[in-house]
Amino acid sequence: MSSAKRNLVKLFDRPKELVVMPKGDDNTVFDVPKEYLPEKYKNVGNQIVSRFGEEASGGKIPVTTISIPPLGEILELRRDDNFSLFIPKHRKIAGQLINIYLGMRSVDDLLSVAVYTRDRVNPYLFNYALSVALLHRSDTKNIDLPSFIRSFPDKYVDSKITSQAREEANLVPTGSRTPIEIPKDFTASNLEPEHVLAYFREDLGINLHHWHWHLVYPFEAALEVVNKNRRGELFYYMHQQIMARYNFERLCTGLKRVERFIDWRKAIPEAYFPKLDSAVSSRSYPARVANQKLSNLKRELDQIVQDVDDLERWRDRILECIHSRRVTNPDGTTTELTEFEGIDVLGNMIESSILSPNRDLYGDLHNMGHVFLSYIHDPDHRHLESFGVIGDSATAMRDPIFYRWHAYIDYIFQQFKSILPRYTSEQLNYPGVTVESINVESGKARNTFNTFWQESDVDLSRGMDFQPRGAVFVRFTHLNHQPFNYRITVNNSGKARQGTCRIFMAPKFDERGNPWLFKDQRHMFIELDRFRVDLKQGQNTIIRASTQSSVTIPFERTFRDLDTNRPEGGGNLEQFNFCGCGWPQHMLIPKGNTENPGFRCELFVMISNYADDGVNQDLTGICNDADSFCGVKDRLYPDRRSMGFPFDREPRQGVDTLQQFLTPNMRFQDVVIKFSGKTLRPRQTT
Ligand code: CUO
Repeated sequence: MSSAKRNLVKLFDRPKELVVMPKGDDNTVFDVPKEYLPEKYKNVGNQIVSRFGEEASGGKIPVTTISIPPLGEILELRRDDNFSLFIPKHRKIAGQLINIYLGMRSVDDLLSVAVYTRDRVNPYLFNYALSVALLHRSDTKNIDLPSFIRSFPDKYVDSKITSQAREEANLVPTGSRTPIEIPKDFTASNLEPEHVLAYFREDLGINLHHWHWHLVYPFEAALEVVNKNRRGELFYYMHQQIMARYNFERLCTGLKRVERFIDWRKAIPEAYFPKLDSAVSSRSYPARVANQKLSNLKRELDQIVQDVDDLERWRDRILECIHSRRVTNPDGTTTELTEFEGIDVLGNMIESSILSPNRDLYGDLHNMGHVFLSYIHDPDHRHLESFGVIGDSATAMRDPIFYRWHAYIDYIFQQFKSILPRYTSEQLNYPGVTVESINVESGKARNTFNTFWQESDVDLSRGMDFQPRGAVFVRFTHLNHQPFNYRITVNNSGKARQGTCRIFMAPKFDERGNPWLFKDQRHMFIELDRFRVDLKQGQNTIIRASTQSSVTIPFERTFRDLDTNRPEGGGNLEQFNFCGCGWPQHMLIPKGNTENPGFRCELFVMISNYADDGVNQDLTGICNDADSFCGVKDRLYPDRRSMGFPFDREPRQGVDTLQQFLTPNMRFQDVVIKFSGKTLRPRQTT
């Protein structure tokens, strides 16, 4: 990576400190042209520049002076405001800033305009827009972004941690510092029944994945940035899987599935108190107390004047469109929602992205749902409060209402799926291929997944703008599982050929302890892996490690710090970024329970015909670590089937159970998830 590119990444360091201050571990200093300094520092410009210049033990980074495009509305979001991708005005100015960065002719010009804007625009907006631009410019695609938690730990950890970290940094020299512990249960007590799910909702890795997913799939920016292959369908599928996983975890802990938020006039009983402070605004994220109701929004500052009625009108129009299977275009013509592409159109319409076929008619349902919920405490801005955690994709998954809202969004998508033709046995089968056995190998007991708590340490000093410098570790406790292998035997009575192995898992019983009807259980299947297999004639044994999952990225990559965890080699570097997107490996397997023999599940394996699945494209050197949820950068989604196949549609006539659904190329195995309740001692990611 060229030094200009490496230097761009340093702009993400300590976002509240001026750009002229030393950056990076090596204390480099940007040689900022005096005319770039913010107005209030211009008259002391010489002193500032020479003072920090002297501290530049790592050398100076030259910054060329160029003529900067007008920033206009972008500056209307104050530096100490919070920034939300869901608020239309914020998305609009983010789109403008992204376009400025994308429009720069060279990396040097980009560095120059980035240096100029860094201390002028809102820090969250700056980080988001520059990240999107770096991901999408052809000359910066090989730049690795630091994990977002490194720049903004305030969005992930209890606000108390920052003051403890400051104290530690002041008193204890680097090397002797001990990690600061984030207690496992800091947002509520067990008096709140929903609190048992905090380990999932507040998991750092899950929230980082969600932030990164929306960074990779922005819904507003230049068309070439937004218009990715099947992005609307992936919006549906990735969030459907989040819901399936959350419901799975709920059943493990004895709670019932999430109730979709269907009546938008009704009080919401589940409260949430996030205990996060925004480092930028120095304000707390507002709490959502119990039994609040949505109100019409009238927030002039954010340019949001919207009624709950509008949400309802959009919903009705979308449902009408689904049931008529026709979209009305802006010119009044209609287009059919087709069997395979219809879901992609709906994803863009419901989310909504700029690819929505008709935003005037179908509105902005999902995004504005986030906004209505995030302003529930101050709908007309009389208390001058900002939005709650659900208004920000970095923090939204912490709040129980996120899941009730997304359960509703998923319900709309499922309305469409339920009117599609059912898969026939012929479409599901792969004649001559029979799955004969499935085993999970992990520890002593067979077909048992073992889960436990794990402590891990992450250095968050890059987001903490105080002296003295040096690593400041925080220690957090998260779910983890013992690594395992699948051992699958498959008989192929025909010639050598290829298949796609699809592995899913669902709870065996519903919340009442009854066996499932297939039509309900199909929503509960979580994808664990999907990969191509070469089948020779006769008996085949497939062995696959849990760490190879097409859903997850390794722990180190979730929390990556670019100076220490940079992958080797040029080809890999280019794609490292996309790899920041992916479900965290430590959350691959749900928690299970401590009972004997454990939480009972069904592990499902299907070998489908690769001739019907495969996408012919070159993936050499490309990071496709987590392609199930994140796709592959600059390539087609690597599976031609509808996402979620074979569980994405209602079953054929006469199928009431999973057993009846099976064709010979499918099988399921009873398995259990056994949670030990023990806590494993730390591992460290520097
Ligand atoms: Cu990811 Cu609602 O889309 O949060």
